[in-house]
Amino acid sequence: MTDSALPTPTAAATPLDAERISADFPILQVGPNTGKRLAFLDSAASAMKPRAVIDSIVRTYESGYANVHRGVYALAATATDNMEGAREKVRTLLNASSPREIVFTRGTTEAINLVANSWGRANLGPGDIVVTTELEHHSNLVPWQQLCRAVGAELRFIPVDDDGVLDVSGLEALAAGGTLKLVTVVHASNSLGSVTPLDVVVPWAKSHGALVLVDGAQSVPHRVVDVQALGIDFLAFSGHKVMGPSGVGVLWGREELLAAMPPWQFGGEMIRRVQYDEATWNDLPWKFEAGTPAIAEIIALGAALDYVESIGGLAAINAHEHAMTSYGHELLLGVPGLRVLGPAQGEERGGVLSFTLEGTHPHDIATMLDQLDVNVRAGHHCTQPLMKRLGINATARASVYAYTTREDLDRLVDGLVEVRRVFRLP
Ligand code: C6P
Repeated sequence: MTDSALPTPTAAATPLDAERISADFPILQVGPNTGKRLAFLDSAASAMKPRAVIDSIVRTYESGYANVHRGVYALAATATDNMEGAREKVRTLLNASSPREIVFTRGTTEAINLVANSWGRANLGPGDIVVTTELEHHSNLVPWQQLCRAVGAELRFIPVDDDGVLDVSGLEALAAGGTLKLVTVVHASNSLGSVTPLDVVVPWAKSHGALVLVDGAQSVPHRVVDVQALGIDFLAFSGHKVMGPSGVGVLWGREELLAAMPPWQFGGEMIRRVQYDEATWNDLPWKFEAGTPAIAEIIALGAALDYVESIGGLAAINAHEHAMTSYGHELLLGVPGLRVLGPAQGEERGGVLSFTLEGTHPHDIATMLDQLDVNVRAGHHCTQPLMKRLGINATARASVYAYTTREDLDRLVDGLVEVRRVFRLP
């Protein structure tokens, strides 16, 4: 059975009907503590899965599973076709030129490590400069920090202001005194929602002949990302944040770059011919996919992308998130002692509202909200240097997605009023 022949999920609703969409998510129906619907406001960490994705996984294991690219029997051909079909769906999503540019990884983290270990080790050395931002998730910081140390290149940072918004006024100075080879930036910050102005950063990088890598973990699930229109060279994202399963992600790279890059992991799948003393490599993209891939998960990522389309597509999701984030921002500003970090109200932000509440620790906030079946994340969000730059240790973070309703955000604010009452805050 091919995966495209499967039952269709919720019919499109424009503008996006979050109430109706949320009915497609079994886990949202009943919270574990109150029996009420779960107000899940932690999709930036990982999105919940619609029935269509869960069904895809079950279907693969029940009727379409075998190892891929190896077997001559029918099930192996079905699994291979479905997996390669998912690659084509990702190609369409990103408007990439060819499926050869779509490499499946375990997630954003592995995709960035692939570029660092393959392209980076082959192309960076003393006198070279890598520019990133002060916003980065550890996944787009530590690989470059460690690589630059190892090869003698220099890592420099586009600064943020005290609100955590990027200041791109001094870009030129970041390229001085060396050769700018790579600009590697988060598209939308997971901690603050700040959005990188790629329309400024990409032309600047290109004016120096540098490559651009975009960490799309928090953008690809939430907005249209067209790699050709952006003029970038590499893009990483995670399937689990776009309602697909965990354990699968994507590196997109321009074909000529990927073709010139050495493999970074060795084993089955990625070889063409092996002798005891040497080996040659498979074609793209399999050159970068050593070992048995996450077959059912990749196929289900394709189902997740179908689902995104079926509910109206990324533009509709983005418009809905914008409305929800503005609504939530407004509500939060009405809570005494609460500070929302990141871009000011009305400015562009991803679907993330990060905040502190004077007199409480973010972990206490998240724990108390959980009792009310309102889920938010608390901590440094894998951005410790950014937290330090802003002079804080942690925030509480509410993040929205296609299934977020106004009621979820009302419950968040009601919960915060309850936190203030319990902590006897003035
Ligand atoms: N951010 C969050 O709660 P992985 O773990 O490889 O799927 O994604 C890593 C990653 C990279 N970049 C950005 C901007 C991210 O937001 C994330 C994951 C989660 O914010 C978990 S820390």
